[in-house]
Amino acid sequence: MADTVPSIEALLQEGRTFPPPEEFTAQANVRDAGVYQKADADFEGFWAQWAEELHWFKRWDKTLQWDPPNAQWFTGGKINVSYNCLDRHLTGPRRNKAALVWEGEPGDWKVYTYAHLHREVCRFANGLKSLGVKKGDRVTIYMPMIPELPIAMLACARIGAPHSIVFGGFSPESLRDRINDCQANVLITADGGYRRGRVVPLKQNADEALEGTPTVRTSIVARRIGDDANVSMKEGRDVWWDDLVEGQSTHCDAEPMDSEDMLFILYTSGTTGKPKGVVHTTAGYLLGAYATTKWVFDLKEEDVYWCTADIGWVTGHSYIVYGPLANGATSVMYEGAPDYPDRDRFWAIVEKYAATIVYTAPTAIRACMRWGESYPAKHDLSSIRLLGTVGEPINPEAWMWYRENIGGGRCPVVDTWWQTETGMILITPLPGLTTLTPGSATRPFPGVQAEVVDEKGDPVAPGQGGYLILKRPWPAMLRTIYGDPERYVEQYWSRYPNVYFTGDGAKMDDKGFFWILGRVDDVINVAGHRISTMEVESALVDHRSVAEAASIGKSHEVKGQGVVAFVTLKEGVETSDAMERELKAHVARKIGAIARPDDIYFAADLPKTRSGKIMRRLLRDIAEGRVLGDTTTLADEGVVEMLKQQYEDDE
Ligand code: 7RM
Repeated sequence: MADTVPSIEALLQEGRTFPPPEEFTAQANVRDAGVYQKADADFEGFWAQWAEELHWFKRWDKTLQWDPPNAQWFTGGKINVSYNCLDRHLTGPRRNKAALVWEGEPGDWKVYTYAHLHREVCRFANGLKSLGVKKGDRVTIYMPMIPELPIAMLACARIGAPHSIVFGGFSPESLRDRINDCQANVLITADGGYRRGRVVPLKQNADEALEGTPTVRTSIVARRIGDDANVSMKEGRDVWWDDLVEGQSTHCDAEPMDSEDMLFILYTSGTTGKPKGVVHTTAGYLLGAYATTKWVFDLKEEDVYWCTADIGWVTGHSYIVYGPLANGATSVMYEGAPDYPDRDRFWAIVEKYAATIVYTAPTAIRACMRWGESYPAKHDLSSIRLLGTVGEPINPEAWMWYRENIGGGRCPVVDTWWQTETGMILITPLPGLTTLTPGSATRPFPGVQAEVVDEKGDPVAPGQGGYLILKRPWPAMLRTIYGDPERYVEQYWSRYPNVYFTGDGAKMDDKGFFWILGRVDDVINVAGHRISTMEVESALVDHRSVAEAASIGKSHEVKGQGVVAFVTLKEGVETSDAMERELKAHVARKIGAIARPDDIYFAADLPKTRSGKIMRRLLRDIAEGRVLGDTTTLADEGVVEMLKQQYEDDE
């Protein structure tokens, strides 16, 4: 475990540095180190210059209207995201260039050129219109990683209907809550998807969710599995994707949207049990995704770019779909798991398509590391020229392994820090400029101002831990929480005046490089995915045998963190292995498999303050086997000693 989560002291002593290879810098999209100063001196001008690279139906009047915490970017402008991702590329040589390269889990594949993708998006957009979907209507999408997913997104963007994508691994109940929160009229799903050779029953899940969603009139079902899926279509509600697009025109005008019109909602876990609907708007989000893709990944016309994320998370939104397509790039998407049919699947895909850029998560790298070098060694990975990581802190060992075994020791590795809320990468190397150090996300992107501060909001000295904050608005910043503007203010803008609170801890070293330490709130980061302790706890107490529950994140060698729960059963219920299994399954059923606890400990009592608050900090200490922190506010000190004893006995 010690080598998975190195202490920050050890990290800051990390001495290995990797300057950008000369040949890389010579060709890089950004070579001028002066960009940082220039952007800093006039950050609005910096972003306005980027905006010139997009297509506008009408140019903007004002770059930024900043009334903290409300930002409006490029007001007065008229723009469409789908137009920027498709139509713009149709007039030149990109017309017949591969836009999307799709690899299905069973090995089937499809390539969509820009022209072909444009036609399919138009047909589906017309299909949505025929169902009465209008500008501003929310559309929920619950799909596997198949081409119909980006097609649906781009069609929504085309007609101005904000999408809300729910990751296909979420439970029917999670889907239902997210549909109801944004009052969607339409759900787009599929008859299933493939995961490790099995069919994921998305349509059955959707049917279950739709039992409690009064606003949904229509559900569109893409065919992925066919007869084996055994789905039942509900008369008057369900329509097959193919039937909907049949006979639709391949022309559909892109709706000129106001810069600040909503582009999408994406739910993410926060401190409370209820997920937050993060709202992103049109121009700023597109610009942020576009600019960072171009500079951070050094994206060029000839690149074959592959981000391994699922589009159900923000990484897939920004860096599989919107960023790469706005750049006219070739973006690879893969439906399945890294270890199916074998542990070399990722590297087989790299070889098959000659991918030049690979962007993945530390958890995937650590899993590959465990499986051993022989799997990547089986494949020709010489096409790769740049590697990226995202989602959680990367330990230097994993960084080095990635660099050596995937990048052949020759490719820059960009460790990119950002959030669902930030929409775009904010702390990252620029691969032609930055001297890399394993484990550090290095510097804020030009124009971005980050700082590490103490409780009072004062900057801490280099090497000291503190809270990571952002001092200036950036174009792809979330604009609000859907339906809950107070929560937006409270969550992000209340700790310090006019400063964005990230919820992450960090340190800055004496070079000004940032080292992200992880969440400081009740959010657990499991394999790069956010789960709130409260969500897990509500799922547990929903079980008839549970009286009380507390959950925490515990370091995990591969996943970064795993969920661990402490549970008090109701009077008369016996603890047993069967009960432990049942409770784990219950959480997975209620939320989704990602939230399934690795371990559940039964306790007669939980450590609480005198005002009755569960002290998760002490539970974390117990689970990590650390010396217990301050226990003076505990109502009953005996509880902790007992738990600790019990925990050590169980281990
Ligand atoms: C893109 C994404 C956000 C949280 C964030 C951090 C953690 C993300 C890094 C990282 C260390 C990184 N969106 N995080 N990237 N920690 N180094 N490069 O992951 O909304 O799902 O999660 O993820 O804690 O606050 S997210």
